[in-house]
Amino acid sequence: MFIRKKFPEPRACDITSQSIYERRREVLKMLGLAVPGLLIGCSHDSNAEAEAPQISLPALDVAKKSEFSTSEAQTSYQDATHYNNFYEFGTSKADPARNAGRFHPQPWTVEIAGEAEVTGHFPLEDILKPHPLEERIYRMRCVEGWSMVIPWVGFPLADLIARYKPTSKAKYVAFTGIQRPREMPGQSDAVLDWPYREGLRIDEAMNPLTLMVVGLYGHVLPNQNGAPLRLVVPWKYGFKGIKSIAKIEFTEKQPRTSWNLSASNEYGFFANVNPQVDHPRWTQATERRIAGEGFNLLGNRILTQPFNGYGDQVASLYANMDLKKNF
Ligand SMILES: Nc1nc2c(c(=O)[nH]1)N[C@H]1C(S)=C(S)[C@@H](COP(=O)(O)O)O[C@H]1N2
Ligand SMILES: [Mo]
Repeated sequence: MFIRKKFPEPRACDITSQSIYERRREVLKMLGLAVPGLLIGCSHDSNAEAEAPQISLPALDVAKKSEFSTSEAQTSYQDATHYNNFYEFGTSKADPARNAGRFHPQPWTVEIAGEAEVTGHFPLEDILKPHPLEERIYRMRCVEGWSMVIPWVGFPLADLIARYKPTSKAKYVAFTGIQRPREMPGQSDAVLDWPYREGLRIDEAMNPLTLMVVGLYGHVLPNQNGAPLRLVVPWKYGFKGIKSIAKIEFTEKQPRTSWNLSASNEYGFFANVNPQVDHPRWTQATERRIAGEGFNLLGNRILTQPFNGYGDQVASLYANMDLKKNF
C-alpha cells in the first residue's frame, strides 16, 4: 500500500557517517572481529566531509549562543544534509541532497496574510533585517523513529509575529511551502497535496523555543534543509518543521496540515513527541540517535523523552488537553 511506503525504516548504514563507520571498523578490528560486509556496502558521497566539513555555503553572523541549547553530541554536517525528508525533492532520504540543486532560494518573497494589522508580500531581506541571529542546538525527532542534534541558526518566531501585529482573532499560524514543480521534481508526484502545509496554535508559535531558521552549523541553509527560511519546533515531530516557507497566515480556525490531510489516523495536528502514544504502525518509545561517536550495539537506540525533552518549557501549553486524543 502506498501510505505504508511513505516513511520507510532507514537502513543502519544509511545513517552512519563515514567517520563513525571507520571508527566502527577500527573497533571491530581491535577486538579481533570480522568487519561485517553489510557495512562495507554502504558508501557515502564524501569521506573527507564528515571529519572536517568543508561548508561551501556562506557563513552567517551569529550574534549569540542560546541558553536553550543542548550539549549532547551533534550530528555530523554530512548526515544532517544528506539524510533528509523533503518530499518536494523525492521520498527517499538521499533524494533531497541529490535533487535540490536546481532549486533557487534567491530572490525570495514571503506573504504575510490573514488576521494581522500588517500584511502583504515582503522580500526575505526585509523579513530578516531586524532580527539578530542566534545559534540553537536542538534535539530533533522524526516521527519515523530517528533523531538528530543540529545547531540551527535563526531567531524566535515570536519576534517575527510581533512585527505583523496579529489581531485578537488570530488563534493559529498557518505556514505554506513553495510550489515550483519545475525546480522540485517530487512535486510531480501526488504523494502529498502540494504545496506542503503546516500550522501551530498561536501560543505554540509564540513559545521562545519556536524558531525561524535560516542556517545550520553557522552557515546558510542548504536547499535540502529548507532554504531560505524554515520552521523548527523542537518538541514536535520533524514534519511540523516546514521547509522553504512562502506564506505565513494568521487564522481563526485550526489550519489543515499536509500529513494530517494525508493520513489523519497517523499524523495529528499537534504532533508532540510522545513516547506513550505509538504511531499505529510502530513504537514511539525509542529512537535511533544519528549523532555522536558512540559504538553502541543497539545502534544508538535511546529512550524517547516526552516533548522530546523540552517538557519544562512547553508541557504547560497542553495542561488541559488529552494528549492521547490530541496526538
Ligand atoms: N516543505 C517540506 N517541509 C518538510 C518536509 C517536507 O517533505 N516538505 N519534511 C518534514 C520532515 S518529515 C522532517 S523529519 C524534517 C526534516 O528536516 P531536515 O531534513 O532538515 O532534518 O523536515 C520537515 N519539513
Ligand atoms: Mo519526519
